[in-house]
Amino acid sequence: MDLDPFYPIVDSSNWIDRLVPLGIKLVQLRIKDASEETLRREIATSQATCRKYGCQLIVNDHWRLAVDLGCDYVHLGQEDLADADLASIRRAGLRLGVSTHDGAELDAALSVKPDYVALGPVFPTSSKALSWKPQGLEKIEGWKRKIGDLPLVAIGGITLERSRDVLQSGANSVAIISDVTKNSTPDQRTLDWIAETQDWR
Ligand code: TZP
Ligand code: MG
Repeated sequence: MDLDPFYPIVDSSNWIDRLVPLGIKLVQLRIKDASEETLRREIATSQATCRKYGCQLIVNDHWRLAVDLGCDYVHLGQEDLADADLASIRRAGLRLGVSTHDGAELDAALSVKPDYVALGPVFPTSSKALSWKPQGLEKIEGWKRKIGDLPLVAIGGITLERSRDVLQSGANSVAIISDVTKNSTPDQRTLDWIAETQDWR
């Protein structure tokens, strides 16, 4: 299955309940600090909403809960890969996206046969502390040449205004946090994103 070109990342089921009914077809739930009980509730609520609206939910980090709750897609960073039981993730039928920031990380990601790789940060971002310099659009082109048909997600500092350049450079999907959730009108911004990425859908 192809990834939708618009890939918002949010930190609560409230955001999912608010934005998914607007027409989003791909969303990541990325909750960094919460109790197991809260996480379980947040994932289950998000899953119910996404099922109702035909949106692909991708759960960041919490692969055990994702397996347990019958989710079908997880996203893991490089540091998560070492601890994750990839065999049980695969046995449960989950697909897997992996973050990468340089060539060594791309090789490590490819070795686990992911369903997509994410490359970032494309531009400066204040949503995550990272030691990598912005990769720029040229890196997207090179990365896409290297991975061929495997879907490439671009992330980091991407705005609606920059989305066309990013997609034209070879990214299959654009992942964003602040451009929607920190926008003064997140609902309208979401609708604008859906319209702006329509040519890639
Ligand atoms: N990984 C690389 S950059 C980033 C993550 C999670 C943050 C992206 O957020 P924003 O606000 O779209 O720059
Ligand atoms: Mg992680």
